Amino acid sequence: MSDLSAVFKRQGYIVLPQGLTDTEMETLENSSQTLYQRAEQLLADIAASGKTLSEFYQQQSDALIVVPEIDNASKVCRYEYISGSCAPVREQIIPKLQQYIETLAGTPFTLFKDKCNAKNPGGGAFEPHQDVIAYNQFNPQYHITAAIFLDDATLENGCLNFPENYLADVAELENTPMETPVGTLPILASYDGGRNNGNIQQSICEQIRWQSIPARAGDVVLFDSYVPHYSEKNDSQKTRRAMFFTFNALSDGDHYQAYYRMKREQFDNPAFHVATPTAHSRLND
Ligand SMILES: O=C(O)CCC(=O)C(=O)O
Repeated sequence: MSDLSAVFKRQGYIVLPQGLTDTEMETLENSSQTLYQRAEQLLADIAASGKTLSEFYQQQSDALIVVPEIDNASKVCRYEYISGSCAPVREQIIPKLQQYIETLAGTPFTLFKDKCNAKNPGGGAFEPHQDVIAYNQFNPQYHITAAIFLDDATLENGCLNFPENYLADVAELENTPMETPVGTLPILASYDGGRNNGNIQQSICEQIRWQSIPARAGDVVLFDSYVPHYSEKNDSQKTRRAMFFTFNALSDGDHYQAYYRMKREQFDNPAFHVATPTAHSRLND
């Protein structure tokens, strides 16, 4: 991993081709089907109850979090709280991802949050952003996410795009420097409020040399919370599901339950809907 660590430090991301085995992918596939059905059912139940999502989640302490599509309130865009909801993922998948991250970073990490983006046909574009600004209500200032694709991610269905070397591209631009365990990393200027809340400003995006990173189901893409990234909308006829498990250094504390407690209590807070193609991004307007 030491070569990989150097690449990770420079680029902010690396790909571990087929980082999960067929058996592990089977576990994820089965879990994702159960969780997706539960998420759909939750949206239907909440709609039938006449409550808003915010009203519903304020009264929940342990429910799966579900966020609908921007143009269809009954369609699941994303669900979260996977580890808290699903023992096979918690026990079989997360420890393996944690191991990859700890080997890469050389220090213990713990789960901070998790989510699955459904990326339905015709939707699901994520504008360029840095994840760190969506997490800054909590103490850790540095995170590493493991992205796993349940379906092959292609140019057509909206794979991830990362910069070739954003640290070089933005070196001369104004930014907010942050001290992290891997050195000083920049927070780039982003839009504040409105439906572009959290998106990196256009003039900066234009300075970055982007590259598309298609991935096969079973590949693991590790990226830190500073590396800018985006994905286009899904122009295919099938969903492109991907799960994202975000970890922070254990020395910064364990925040998983506190994060989801706050998210349920403040469901409409724009800080929880940064650069997302969900109905909630419209609440910023
Ligand atoms: O699912 C995707 O294509 C992008 C996800 C992403 O960037 C995010 O959830 O922050």
